[in-house]
Amino acid sequence: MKHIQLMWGLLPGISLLTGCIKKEPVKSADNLPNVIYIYSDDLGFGDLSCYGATKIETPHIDTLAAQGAQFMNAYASSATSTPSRFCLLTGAYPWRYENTEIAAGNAGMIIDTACVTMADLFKDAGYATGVVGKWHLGLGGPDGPDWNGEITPSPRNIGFDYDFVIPATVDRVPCVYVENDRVVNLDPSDPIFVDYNKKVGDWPTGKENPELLKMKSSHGHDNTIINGIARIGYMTGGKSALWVDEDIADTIVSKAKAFIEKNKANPFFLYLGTQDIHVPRIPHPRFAGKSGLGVRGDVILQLDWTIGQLMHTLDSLGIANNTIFIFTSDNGPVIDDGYEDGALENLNGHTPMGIYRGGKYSAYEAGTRVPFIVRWPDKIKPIKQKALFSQVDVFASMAELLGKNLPEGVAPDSRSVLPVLLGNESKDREYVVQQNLNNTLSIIQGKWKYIEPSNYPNTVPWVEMDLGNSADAQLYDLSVDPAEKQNVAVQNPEVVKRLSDLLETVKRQEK
Ligand code: NG6
Ligand code: CA
Repeated sequence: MKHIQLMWGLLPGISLLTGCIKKEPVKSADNLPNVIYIYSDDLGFGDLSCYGATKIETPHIDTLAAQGAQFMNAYASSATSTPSRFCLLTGAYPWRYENTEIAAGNAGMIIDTACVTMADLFKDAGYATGVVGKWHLGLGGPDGPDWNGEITPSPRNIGFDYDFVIPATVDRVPCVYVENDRVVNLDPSDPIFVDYNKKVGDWPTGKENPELLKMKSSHGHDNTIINGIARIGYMTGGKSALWVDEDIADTIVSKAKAFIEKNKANPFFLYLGTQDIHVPRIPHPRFAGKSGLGVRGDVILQLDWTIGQLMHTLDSLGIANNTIFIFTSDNGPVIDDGYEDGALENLNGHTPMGIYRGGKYSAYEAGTRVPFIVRWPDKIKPIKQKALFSQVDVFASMAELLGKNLPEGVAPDSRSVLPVLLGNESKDREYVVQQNLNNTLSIIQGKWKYIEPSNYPNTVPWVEMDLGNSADAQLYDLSVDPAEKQNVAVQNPEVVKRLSDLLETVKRQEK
């Protein structure tokens, strides 16, 4: 029998109740299912044919949905990447913590190594744990990573046995992969230098040499040019380590496959972040031009292919039936996110946001309401799951699955809703809280959605988006107005009071 490790530690600012952590029986990991959690990037509720898209076909994801629980009312915690990922892995609302907003490419590790993460949970239950693909939760100490040495702390200090990561996002330097804490293919005689404030070295930038670009910027994205695309941030060196955008999906698939194959005989937890469909949207030539919707559509096809490859890997190893396969997105969709890539011009009637208002960055529904699919052929009967659900609850639900009680302070905002996750129950979460770009919070309870007043402007200069910020309280009845067209706060003061009080209580909760 294994003992609960004393790494069951602390989240920043939360004190440990000492002395009384119960030992508990740990189930033999052998009978437990594998878990694959896939975070796609910026994928919208309306981007998949299984969620109603008619201008694009996503057959592999559709199959996944048809074989499992397809959630219709599931939310990411936040309308941007870093906080949603923080929330998933820690089971804590990111807005309670400093430094959880969109991370720069040279940010230090955002999750405290003392924090018990979902990866720790699986590792402690005897799983092999790995992360492949987009990370975007910082690497290294407070001054950021040493790109030319050992990058620590890293995901391997918060519960992952294996890492192969894109450090931040594909539009941020350095454009290199990190595997088990070292930059892949780095030639020590050509060290990497990164700066987010001033130019380093003499590599051309988008601002100085726009004629060198294969995809122009529409906002920002005018620093160092790598592979014909200007990025956010400056870098020089590490030439042999630079990724090729067109090949990233293939690389992620091959690294994920290798991890799955290596661990096929024992339970594993694979956390996989795709670069698709974040900007810059650069499909492999075999997908370029195939969607009829421009590059944004092409990378949706590429994403669907990625999922198909992973499904095929599980099938060919004979482990699909006992693998929980979760597919979702970190935040909602955006059309022009800073590159002139023709996404808007080529929409051709496609509606990434579905019927919803807003999008990535926004407090409105399209900001955080995302596709969420859970397949587990051994245990889940196909269902369209209508229950109100938040990704914050994945952590505690997985703990229940593993037969573990979470000690005080671990995953403080997460609640187990395992029967909902497995499609055996359709009970709404009591409430769901979400966060927009400016930390404006909304809360949904039953049919009501309340968005707290905010003094932030409702737009930002670098993206055309209705952020949902308003000095007035907003209340929408999602049962009759899912597109949030009618603010009915003035007509329903008692509902506004109830939900704003509830939101204040959630904010104050010291767990
Ligand atoms: C913004 C970037 C956007 C994207 C976003 C993070 C500009 C003009 N816009 O600052 O392109 O990178 O940050 O996206 O630079 S996220 O999905 O990782 O949160
Ligand atoms: Ca994102």
